[in-house]
Amino acid sequence: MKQMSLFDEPTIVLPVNYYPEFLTKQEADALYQHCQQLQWQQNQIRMLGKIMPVPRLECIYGDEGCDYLYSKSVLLKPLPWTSALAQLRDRITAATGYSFRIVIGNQYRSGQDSIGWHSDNEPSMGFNPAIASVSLGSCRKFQIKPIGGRPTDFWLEHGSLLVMHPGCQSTHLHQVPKTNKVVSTRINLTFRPHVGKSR
Ligand SMILES: O=C(O)CCC(=O)C(=O)O
Repeated sequence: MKQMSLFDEPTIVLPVNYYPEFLTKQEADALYQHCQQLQWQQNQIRMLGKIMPVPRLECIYGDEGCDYLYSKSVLLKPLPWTSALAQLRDRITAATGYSFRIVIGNQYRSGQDSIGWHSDNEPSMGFNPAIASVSLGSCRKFQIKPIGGRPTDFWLEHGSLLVMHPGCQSTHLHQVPKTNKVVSTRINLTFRPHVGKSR
């Protein structure tokens, strides 16, 4: 019988980086408070010919004219950057070298709020966008998988940063699945590029 070796397990290389303590606890708490004051909306999405509520609240802030359409049915129109969001954007740019023109917020009110398998490949972000995602509040499972492959799980902690590098949206899908565990609110901020009107 063939001897098993540690190296028989495939090495998983993902086009993402995860920084669990990007923000200090104090910074993350203050940002969470700020985010609770943002203009959250319950949007409607068209899926399989039906109109239904998006299973989370959303908001968008960013440069003027950088409208964002996803799933051919949800149009988000950015409000002007708040100073806290602009500061966070600049800090992520300094840490990663990537530039961003919008931030989309997702608010998961309970374990029943979620986002299904998808990639963020909307043409308004241009070719091979880099996306940076900050998590606040309750910890939720984030899964990522190569298209047709097996998922890898991350637990996105309060104050963490997950960076999806250019190319990730063409080769991988990601999701935040529903959970029956009792979880309180989680807020996620995804900083994205945009090819819209320049400043
Ligand atoms: O909440 C998250 O961590 C993921 C959000 C997401 O996938 C998206 O906004 O496209």
